[in-house]
Amino acid sequence: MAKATFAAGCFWGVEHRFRQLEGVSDAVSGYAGGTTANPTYKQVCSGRTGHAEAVQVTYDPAVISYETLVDHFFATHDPTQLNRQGPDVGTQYRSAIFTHDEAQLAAAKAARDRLAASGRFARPVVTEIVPLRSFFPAEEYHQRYVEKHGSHCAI
Ligand code: MHO
Repeated sequence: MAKATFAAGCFWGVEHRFRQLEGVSDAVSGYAGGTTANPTYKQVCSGRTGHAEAVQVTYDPAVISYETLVDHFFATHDPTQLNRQGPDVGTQYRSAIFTHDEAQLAAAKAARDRLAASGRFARPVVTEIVPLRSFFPAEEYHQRYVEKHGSHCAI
């Protein structure tokens, strides 16, 4: 099993969409890319911790490739929106890929460059691609939120 970490706006929907994929055994909503340890949702919402709402995916590389996960990531949000996603505004909703090793870093950057060159978007792709430093799982009530409550997310 391998791990991959993505931020694409409100993590409720991101987690839900990754769970649909064959080869993905788990998806955890959490916080990545910030400066404080063990942040709370409220702290992250303030925009002052630097974290993005992120989802850490556990997957079987024999069933689904990292490249396919990255394609799914780009296909299910708008990577041209800077520091927002739909109605959710703030750096905590930025588009980001937090990579776990050099191979992921290279694959994510290549996918972003291909997408940017494809002409699919009129505006620049602003997705941040950086090595993951730490991932903090979010509070329990954020996990499987869409399954429990239905979707309240923009996309
Ligand atoms: N606008 C959404 C964002 C929630 S998501 C966990 C809400 O507050 O319902 O950031």
